[in-house]
Amino acid sequence: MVSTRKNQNRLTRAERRRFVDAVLRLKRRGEYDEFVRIHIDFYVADGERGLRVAHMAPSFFPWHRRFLLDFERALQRVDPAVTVPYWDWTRDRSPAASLWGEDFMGGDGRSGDRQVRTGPFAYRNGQWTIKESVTDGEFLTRAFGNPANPIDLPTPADVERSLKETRYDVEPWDSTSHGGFRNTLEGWAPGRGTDRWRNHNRVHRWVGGHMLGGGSVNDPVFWLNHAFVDLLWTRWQRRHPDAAPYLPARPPELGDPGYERVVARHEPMPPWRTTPDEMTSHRGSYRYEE
Ligand code: CU1
Ligand code: CU1
Repeated sequence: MVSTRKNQNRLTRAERRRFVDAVLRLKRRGEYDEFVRIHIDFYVADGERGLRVAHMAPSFFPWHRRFLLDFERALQRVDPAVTVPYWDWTRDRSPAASLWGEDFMGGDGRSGDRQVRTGPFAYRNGQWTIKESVTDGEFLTRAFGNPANPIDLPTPADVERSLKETRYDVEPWDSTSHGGFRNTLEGWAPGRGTDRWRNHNRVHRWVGGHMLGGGSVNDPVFWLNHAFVDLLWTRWQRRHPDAAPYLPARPPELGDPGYERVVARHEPMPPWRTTPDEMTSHRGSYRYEE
C-alpha cells in the first residue's frame, strides 16, 4: 500500500494525536530507542575512521530514506493510518507555530537547563525519558534559535540555491564537497560562525539541545525535519531528470580519499543490505501531499 505523507501544518487534530500516540507506544515498547541507538552508532564524521554512510557522505539521502521508512513501518504496526508528516521549515518558521503546540511537539526548552516543559515529550509529563544519548540527562532539551549565537531557520532562497545544483554530489564526497545537491542541502559550509550550517544542518542547530549531533532522534521533530529533507531530494530529482540520480556510480579506488569511506550506487548501506540505487525512488512505498 502506498501511504501519503502530509505537511504537518495540515494535519487534523485527530491525525496529530494519532501520530503522537504511535510514537509514545514505540517508546514504551523500547522500539523507539533502537532507532536512537542506530543513529548514534552511524554518526561517523569525516575525521573519523571507517565507512561514512549516514552523514557527510553521498548516501546521506538514501540512508535517511531507509531509516524513515523503517520508522514509518514501525508506527504503522501500531496504527496503520499513521505516516511521518513533514515540516517545511522555510514556511513554518516561528516558535509560535502549531508544530510546537502542547498536543504535538511541545515547545522550546526553558532557559538554564534547556528542559522542554510542555507537550507529550516533556520529561515531567511522564512519557518521555531519554535513554540512549551522547550526553547526560533524562529530559529532552531544546534551545530555539541558538540563543548563545542566534540564527534563523533556512529560507526558501537557501533551499533554492541547493535545488539548482546540477550534480547530485561531487568529490571528495564529504563535508568539504564544494557544490552538488547533497552537501549544499545536508548543509556543511566552510567559514566561521553561524554561516557554517545551512539547510538541514541549520534546522538541527536552530532547534538545538538534543537535535545537535548523533542523539538527535531523541527529539521526535527529527523525523519531521528529515521527511522534508526527503521531499526536497524528490524535488531535486524532478528538477534534474537527466542528472545521474546518485554519485559516485562506482566505488572510489585505492588512493582516492573516498576509498572504503563512501558507498557507491550499487553497494549496500549498513546496517541494511539496501543500496542507494534501491532508495532512489519512493514511488512504491509512499507519496508526498505537496
Ligand atoms: Cu542523521
Ligand atoms: Cu538530520
